[in-house]
Amino acid sequence: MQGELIKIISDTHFVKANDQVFECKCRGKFRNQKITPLVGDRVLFSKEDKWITEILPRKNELSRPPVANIDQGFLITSVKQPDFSLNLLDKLIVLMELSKVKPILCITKMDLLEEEEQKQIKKILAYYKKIGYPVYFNYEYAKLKRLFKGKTSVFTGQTGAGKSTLLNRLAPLLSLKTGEISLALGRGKHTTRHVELIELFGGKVLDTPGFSALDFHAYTKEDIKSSFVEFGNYTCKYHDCMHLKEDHCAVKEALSKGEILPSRYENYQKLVEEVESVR
Ligand SMILES: Nc1nc2c(ncn2[C@@H]2O[C@H](COP(=O)(O)OP(=O)(O)O)[C@@H](O)[C@H]2O)c(=O)[nH]1
Ligand SMILES: [Mg+2]
Ligand SMILES: [Zn+2]
Repeated sequence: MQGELIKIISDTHFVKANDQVFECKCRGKFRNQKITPLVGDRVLFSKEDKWITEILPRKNELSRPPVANIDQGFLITSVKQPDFSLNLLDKLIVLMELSKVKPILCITKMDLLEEEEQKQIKKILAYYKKIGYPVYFNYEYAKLKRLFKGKTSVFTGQTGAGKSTLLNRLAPLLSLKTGEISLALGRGKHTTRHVELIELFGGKVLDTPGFSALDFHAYTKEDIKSSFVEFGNYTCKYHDCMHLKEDHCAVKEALSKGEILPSRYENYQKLVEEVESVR
């Protein structure tokens, strides 16, 4: 039978198939192949003896939290308390692009801004929409709910950005769960927590924030370049142009013409520096 691994507690692998959960064991051969089963894995298992026999190919995998086959990430971004950070936003988008997780921007706390400040933010958000990222506000419940269907989602964003609040409003029945999360993630507590996939609006949501470590050490500057998706719209003189010091760079030209958001370019420079400095 085929199922989905929704939770792992020590040796017990909880596999969901046809609305039933089977507590399965895992064969040692995966260990030899250096494949560790992850929450989110699609697996083949025998219903009779409850052994997992195969892990199906993954679309992607994250290391913190350790999960597989994530389709989309809700990037919860506050415009105040904590302050709007385009640097953090761009870093998270890059990490999602590199992990093949589709970023969905979800903006919170617009109510804390004056009208003029709101306008400024909306201008910036229009740029992100233009380059292909969906943008929603956290009060757009009906629209947000529709995005979950058939997908495996993860929430991410700074502490205090409004992740738990949004999840609780979208799905009041999960409130207990999110309460547990904030307890378990509290400083100084060494709770051995497991990750779990929870059903929500015809899809699945991971009960733990994704991309908790903003760690770029495994990536190259070329990776960073390819993750700034709008740069791909321009053809520079040199095909391997890094859009930094080269001449006849179409990206820098676009920047000077105001086609590229200055903060995007700055964050790109910073990230390239960051990955170069660890090499
Ligand atoms: N004014 C305002 N406060 C919000 C909004 N969303 C969340 N909050 C508040 O921000 C604080 C942090 O929210 P929380 O959901 O715990 O953030 P998390 O750390 O991302 O889970 C709480 O006091 C929430 O009530 C919002 O849209 N507007
Ligand atoms: Mg929280
Ligand atoms: Zn260039």
